[in-house]
Amino acid sequence: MKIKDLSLEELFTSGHTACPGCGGAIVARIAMKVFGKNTCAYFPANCLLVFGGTYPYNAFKVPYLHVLFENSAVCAAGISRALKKLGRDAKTVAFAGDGGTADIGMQSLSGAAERNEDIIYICYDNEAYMNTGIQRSGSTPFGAWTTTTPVGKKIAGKEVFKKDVPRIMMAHDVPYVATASIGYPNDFLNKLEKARDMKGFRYLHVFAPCPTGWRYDPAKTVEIGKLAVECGMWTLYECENGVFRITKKPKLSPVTDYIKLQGRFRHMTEEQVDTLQGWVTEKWEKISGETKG
Ligand SMILES: Cc1ncc(C[n+]2csc(CCOP(=O)(O)OP(=O)(O)O)c2C)c(N)n1
Ligand code: SF4
Repeated sequence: MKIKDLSLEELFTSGHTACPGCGGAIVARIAMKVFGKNTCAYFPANCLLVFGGTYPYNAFKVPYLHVLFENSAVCAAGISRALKKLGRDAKTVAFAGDGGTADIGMQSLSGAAERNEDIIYICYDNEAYMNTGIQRSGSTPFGAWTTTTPVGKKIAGKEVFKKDVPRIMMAHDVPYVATASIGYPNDFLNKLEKARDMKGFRYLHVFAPCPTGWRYDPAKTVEIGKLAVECGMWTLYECENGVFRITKKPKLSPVTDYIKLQGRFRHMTEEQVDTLQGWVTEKWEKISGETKG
């Protein structure tokens, strides 16, 4: 199926309070169209919960629950088991930000994956703790300004590299791990459909640009979601029952094409840009090596 063929019915409706151009809102909208009404949604604290799940602005037309930051995967797993006991065939989906996934929720995520709980876990990655004011997370890229990786005399943005959470999830040998970007909605849609129709633990990590935290024109969200993939900062792949496949080969255009549009990278020196470019090249060599077995 293609995005244009999706149902017109919205299960994540308009009227929510996300910033214009929010990548996370696009993730929720597409995912809910694919999963359908027979779904329960779980959120730890994050932007999506605040803009889509607080009364009276609730945008979800399915049962949803706000759970603690640390335990969205395990709460979703508990409900999935309870629904099975009741003989109900509903899907359970957790939506968490990168802070709630790469850092604070990692232990319960890892536990649920290791037990192969029957849930879908979606991380929408806006590369920082946005809801509380743009603090760096394990998923923030090298060089990026955030309020906790400021640009000053001692440091100039984040000094370490982005944590590779999808690879950590692959190491759990779960049935399905995939990366996606809102810049490639049909690729995202195919992966959502696959995750929906499988059983066991399914993990999707979706690149979700944030104009407010990344400091760019909100009209450019989709363009930035594409450029990240084209330059290799973000790679689209899936690992289905242990079989790894790249779903979009990047052009490997220079990272400057991507970073120049965003204020969070504006301060970067030539040396920092070279370091980031080197990380991309090395990452791509490693990832493309996986397909060669
Ligand atoms: C245990 C705990 N620590 C901190 C907070 C405060 N807090 C609420 S939302 C949030 C940021 C969430 O960041 P992320 O998961 O990346 O989602 P985003 O807001 O970027 O969508 C933080 C730190 C909390 N609610 N619970
Ligand atoms: S701060 Fe970023 S992630 Fe949060 S609602 Fe605004 S655009 Fe979306």
